[in-house]
Amino acid sequence: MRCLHGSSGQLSRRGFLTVGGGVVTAAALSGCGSLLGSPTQIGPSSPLVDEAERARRVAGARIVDVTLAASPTTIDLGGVQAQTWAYDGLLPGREIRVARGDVLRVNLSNGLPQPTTIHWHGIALRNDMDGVPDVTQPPIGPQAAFTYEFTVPDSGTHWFHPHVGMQLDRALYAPLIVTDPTEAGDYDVEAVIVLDDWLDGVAGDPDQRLEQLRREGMDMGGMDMGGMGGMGDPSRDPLGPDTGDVDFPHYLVNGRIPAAPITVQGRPGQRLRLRLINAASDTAFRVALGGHRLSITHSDGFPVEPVDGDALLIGMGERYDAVVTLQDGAFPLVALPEGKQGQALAIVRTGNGDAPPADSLPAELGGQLVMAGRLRAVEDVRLAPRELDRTHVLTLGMDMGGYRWTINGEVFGQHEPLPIRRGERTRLRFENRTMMFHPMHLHGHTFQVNNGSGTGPRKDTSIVLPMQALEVDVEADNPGQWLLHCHNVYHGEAGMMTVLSYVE
Ligand SMILES: [Cu+2]
Repeated sequence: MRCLHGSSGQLSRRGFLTVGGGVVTAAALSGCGSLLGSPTQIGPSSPLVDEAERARRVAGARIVDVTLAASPTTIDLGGVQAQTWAYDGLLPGREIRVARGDVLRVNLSNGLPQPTTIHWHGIALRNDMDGVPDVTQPPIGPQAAFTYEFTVPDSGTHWFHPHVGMQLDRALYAPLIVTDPTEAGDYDVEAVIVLDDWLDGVAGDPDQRLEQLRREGMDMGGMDMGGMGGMGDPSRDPLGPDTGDVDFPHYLVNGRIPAAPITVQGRPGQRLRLRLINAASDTAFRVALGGHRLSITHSDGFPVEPVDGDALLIGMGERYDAVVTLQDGAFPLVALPEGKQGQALAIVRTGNGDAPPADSLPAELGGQLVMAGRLRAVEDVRLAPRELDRTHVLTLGMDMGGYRWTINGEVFGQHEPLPIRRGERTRLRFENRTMMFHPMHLHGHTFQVNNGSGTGPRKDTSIVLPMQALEVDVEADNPGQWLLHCHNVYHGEAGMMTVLSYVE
């Protein structure tokens, strides 16, 4: 590949190109930046990114145009007013719904006092539209605008949010639902359920909270159970005893506190598909619908062999679809924050009768719990068996004495990018050396969790339990520079991010 801007590019330990000591932004990353004899990064503006997009593009594809305006606003959480930042003044933002193969074109205008971007979480899209500042695009400045345009190749329950600072912990998120016109879809009605933990504009803001964690250091952050508390009781504490760094005053379903919940309407006997999205920053939820069992059908948008259970565990950034056969009455859909006080609530109603109270705790929450480890991908979406070409080990750690979360001993910015070549089957092995769980998210790909028999669920975000390892396998079919990080936003912003870097 020809380097279009001279030979001064150097791949630094920061993972950016440095020219004369300065850091250049993504626009300059195009296919350039080699040290003599070392591989060249395939940057976001490489022709290979265009080529991958052309291969995804369906002839005569429909173009879906959307406009979004991010700005400061006041949101009513149901009697609690929160000063926050939102898309078009809504929480969650307006759902985007497209069909597999559509081209999504979104014009974002930034009315925020900070630069912003949008990351399309779960979509295997072209690298230059992935929304990671200084990795795939320059950040969009205040009062500026940017148009994202990309083919949406896979159906499923996805979502979008900024990838700048702590912005995701405000109201800046919305569902992105991708339908499959050929899907059989054994259900009658559908509800998109977005879970969140909330403090913005009620108890300070997320930037202040992160600063507080940094001041307090790990003593108050990740280490409160470290070394002494042990691993707890796995049946009661499936994520270990230390599940979060932040206590939130409110937990929300679709932007509402339990005192003023949304209602999902159906009729007795109908099959209701729940599309569950955990948009929280620091909270995993245990979800159950009183009087019903859940049949889990999809993990992060991809179909699994249905598994029934009473409750579901969902980490930050994860999505699950579940189908229930509706009973007659009014039922609480409850999301309990794991290891924290409080709860989130929606009502599912098929008949008359009083709504369940705000503090409903259906017995199903203590019943059979489904976690990702029990799920198997349906045959169609399993990765074809083949030899591994490469394995990357990612050690998840923390620094004592400061609020610093690390991958392979480094915080983001000091990280060594993890090289990968097109066509390689690559295994990512996460080794968690901390006492907290980390929901690790890979951009631009859907991996398969290695369960030892080639049948693990397809996902893009997987929980790595405290002091345990998890392996996921990736087909390297989408050239570019892809963020790989913890979806605890506080951990990610405190360093737990790296880059899976296509080279040639
Ligand atoms: Cu984490």
